[in-house]
Amino acid sequence: MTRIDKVLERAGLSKTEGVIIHKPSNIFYLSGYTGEGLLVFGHGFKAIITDFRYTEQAENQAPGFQVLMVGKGVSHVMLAKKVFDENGVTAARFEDDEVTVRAFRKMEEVLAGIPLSPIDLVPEQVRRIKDEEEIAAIEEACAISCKAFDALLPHIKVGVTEKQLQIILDNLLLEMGADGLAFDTIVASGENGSLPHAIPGPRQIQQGDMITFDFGAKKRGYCADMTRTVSVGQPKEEMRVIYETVLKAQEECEKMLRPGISCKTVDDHAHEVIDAAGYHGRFGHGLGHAVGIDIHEEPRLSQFCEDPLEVGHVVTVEPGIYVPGLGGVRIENTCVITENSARTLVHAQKALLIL
Ligand SMILES: [Mn+2]
Repeated sequence: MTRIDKVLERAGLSKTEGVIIHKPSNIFYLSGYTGEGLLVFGHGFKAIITDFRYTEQAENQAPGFQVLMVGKGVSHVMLAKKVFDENGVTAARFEDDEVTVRAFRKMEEVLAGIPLSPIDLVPEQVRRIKDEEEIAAIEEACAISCKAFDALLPHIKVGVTEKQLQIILDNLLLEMGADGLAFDTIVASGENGSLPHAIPGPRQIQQGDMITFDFGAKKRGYCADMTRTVSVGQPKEEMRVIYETVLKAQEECEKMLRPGISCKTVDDHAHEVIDAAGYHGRFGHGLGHAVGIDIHEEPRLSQFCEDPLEVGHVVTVEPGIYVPGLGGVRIENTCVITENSARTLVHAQKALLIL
């Protein structure tokens, strides 16, 4: 069954219904095409609508898809209407989480006579379960990330700035085979570690600092996500306690991963471990999230998600403790859910590394 077939089935689309996809990650998932444009499909047809810059690319990346090119006075949506008319489509679904109000009004006008209704995140639902090829890409992205991190370690020294470490790590990721970065690398040193999404800045590394690195390679369209916190010299006693608490939460939650367990149950456990150590309120984000083409996908390991984990989900486990004025620790692995448990795709050392 193709991915498009899965969407058609899950959305319960009839023979006379079509779908218009705007979201680049969904277009890539469903067709392999990475350029700009629209994807339209239904039972028995699938077409990419793009412009001159991308037609050749679309033909190469998405064999089997009709490729249509916009031109003077002929817009993307006008071509979508043409495809729909040729295939007897009388109603269409669209991504109501992606299309702007302005674009929606225009679509309604051009598709006159073809009513629009939401696809209700069905492509994202299908994307939750990663196939072997997708897991292999994420695994490779994680392996590249670990290799880059190993190569970064000798550069972590007193006096070097967070920004310099970011530049070195980003370069290493590309040198080790990344196609790009999954997201902007986070380097948070010393007291900056209390900011979960710190922006690397001019702060110089000092003796006794803990430094959190949160980063990931992108490979064949798929993201890696990993975080490690290291210490430059012996850390303050409280930071050592914080580290051991986060490590305990991370390891116990990773061991809980298996098909059927609810996302909330795993998240709850991380909060229990951290609260019990006296850090109630200092772990203010969810435990993790799914990873794939996008760095943040569903399901989330959070108090708001009671969905059960399923075989083929790829999720992060990333507890942290953040104490303003002191610092922070976060440890994160990306894991794939297997038949009976889960397997981490990140193999970098989790025990405290003192450089
Ligand atoms: Mn993450």
